[in-house]
Amino acid sequence: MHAWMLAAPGRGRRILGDDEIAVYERDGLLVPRYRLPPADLAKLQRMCERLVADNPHAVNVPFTNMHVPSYAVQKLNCGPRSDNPFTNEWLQMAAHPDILDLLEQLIGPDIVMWATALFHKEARTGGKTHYHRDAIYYPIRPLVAPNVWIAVTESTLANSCVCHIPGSHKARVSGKHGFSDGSEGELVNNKIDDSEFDVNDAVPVELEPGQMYVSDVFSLHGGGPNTSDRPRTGYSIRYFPSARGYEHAIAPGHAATSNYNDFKSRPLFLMRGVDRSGRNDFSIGHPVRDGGLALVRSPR
Ligand SMILES: O=C(O)CCC(=O)C(=O)O
Repeated sequence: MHAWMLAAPGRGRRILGDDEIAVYERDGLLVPRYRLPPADLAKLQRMCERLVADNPHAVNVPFTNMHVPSYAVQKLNCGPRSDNPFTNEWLQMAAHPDILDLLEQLIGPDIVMWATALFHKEARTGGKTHYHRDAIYYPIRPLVAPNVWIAVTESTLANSCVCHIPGSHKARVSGKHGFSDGSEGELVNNKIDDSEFDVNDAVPVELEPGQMYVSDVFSLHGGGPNTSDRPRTGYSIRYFPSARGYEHAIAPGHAATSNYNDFKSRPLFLMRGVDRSGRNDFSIGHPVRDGGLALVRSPR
């Protein structure tokens, strides 16, 4: 058995109020009252500044899967000791016990993490995020997969925060998507058909640094280019309840989606609990056998 099948059990700690859980269910989107503690935020800000500075070739694309840089398509320079999951700071941040506690309240105590991304929009030149549903490519069946998006910088309408359409998750379908041709200098080029939504229904999710939103995988979202003189950065971490299965066999390779993502050989990290579905393969794609165990075993 691989060691990451032995993660710490759920803790049953309550971070969210019942009112917040009700908002998440109603809107498919929640900005919790909880904020990342200041010391963790300062660390995340330092990590982001270094990632951007160390990867000047990655211009106007999401930085993806810094928690497993040697696996990831982009071959990012992700900082000291990042090739070892035991010392990878991005993975440690994704295993933040408060965030896992919060997720436990939404999806239960058996939690898998499968993707991270940094959505960094440079001041003045940061591209737009075409409206889309994340559900379009995710090979998780049945599909339940919350996204936690942590504001590293201030994120406002002025510097192109993400906008979501509340309630758009209820359809439980991804809708018709295509690719934009890149001519608009966009950061995210998955694009849902214009006929599928009304942009006037979109609500800006404005956040201070350390605030976060949690969104349902079917929530429709996008945002404008960053024309302000301040950058806008968010660290996004994607999870799913282990009662659902990540189907590597049906996952699209990166050529079918984008040049920065590959779903086929994606390593999975069991952050808490056990694999309830018995269908998740925790051996695929891992650079180091038994990686990711120690950091999820030691709650702060
Ligand atoms: O940060 C952004 O602008 C895009 C975020 C996004 O598309 C996502 O989290 O799926």
